[in-house]
Amino acid sequence: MVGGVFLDSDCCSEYRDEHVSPRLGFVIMQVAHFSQNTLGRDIAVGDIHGCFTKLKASLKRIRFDPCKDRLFSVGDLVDRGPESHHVLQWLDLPWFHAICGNHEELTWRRAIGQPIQEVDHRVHGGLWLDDCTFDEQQLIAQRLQALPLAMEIETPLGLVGMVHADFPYDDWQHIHSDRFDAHDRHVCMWSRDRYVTGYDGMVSNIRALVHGHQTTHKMRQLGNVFFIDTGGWLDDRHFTLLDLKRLVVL
Ligand SMILES: [Mn+2]
Repeated sequence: MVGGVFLDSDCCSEYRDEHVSPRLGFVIMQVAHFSQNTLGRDIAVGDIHGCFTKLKASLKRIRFDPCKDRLFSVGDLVDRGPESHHVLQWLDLPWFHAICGNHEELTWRRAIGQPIQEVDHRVHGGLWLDDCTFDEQQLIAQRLQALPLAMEIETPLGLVGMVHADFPYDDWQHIHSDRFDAHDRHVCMWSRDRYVTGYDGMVSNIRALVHGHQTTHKMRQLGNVFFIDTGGWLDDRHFTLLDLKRLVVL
């Protein structure tokens, strides 16, 4: 259960407006857009990997206020950690917003009987799915499949973008183009190229771009691209919480 103060948040406003794109034969949102939060803070967190209790402790440390603040996840909510099955409760929280990571794709694909051939979900922390009933698996698949590929959040100093792993262009506007194709989406969820090559060119038309996926000891910045997965899902590491207005770690 995700209990306590975090569920008592009916006073939150919903800012979401949707950009809807056709994808894979059905309508799904590619980019979720969020207006400025005029009440409180907007905070990004790296890969959670089923460690929701530990995340709650991190939020408590920064005095996260669910009535005013919003939390944005770079994806990889599930697999590896002990509480992946809490994912639907978290996705129902009005102050919590997430994009699709590669572990969401691994999960929903296997849940609908179309597993990704190249990567065995079970050996990448996905055994928890087998403990869910068929109906639960279908619901999880539905919700994870519907997660947007990207989010963009308005801040007083400009737009901040979030994509799970990587971004294949030097201009953010490409994500709104009709030519942004299946290969581009694959790069967004799976690639490590920018991090591994250390490429520090700026991504234009966005103030900052935030990724997870690549686990680092400390948050790393390349140009205006921030890698914030500091392995909070590992026993001896911590979650990095990035203030999106100031672009500083809390
Ligand atoms: Mn990942």
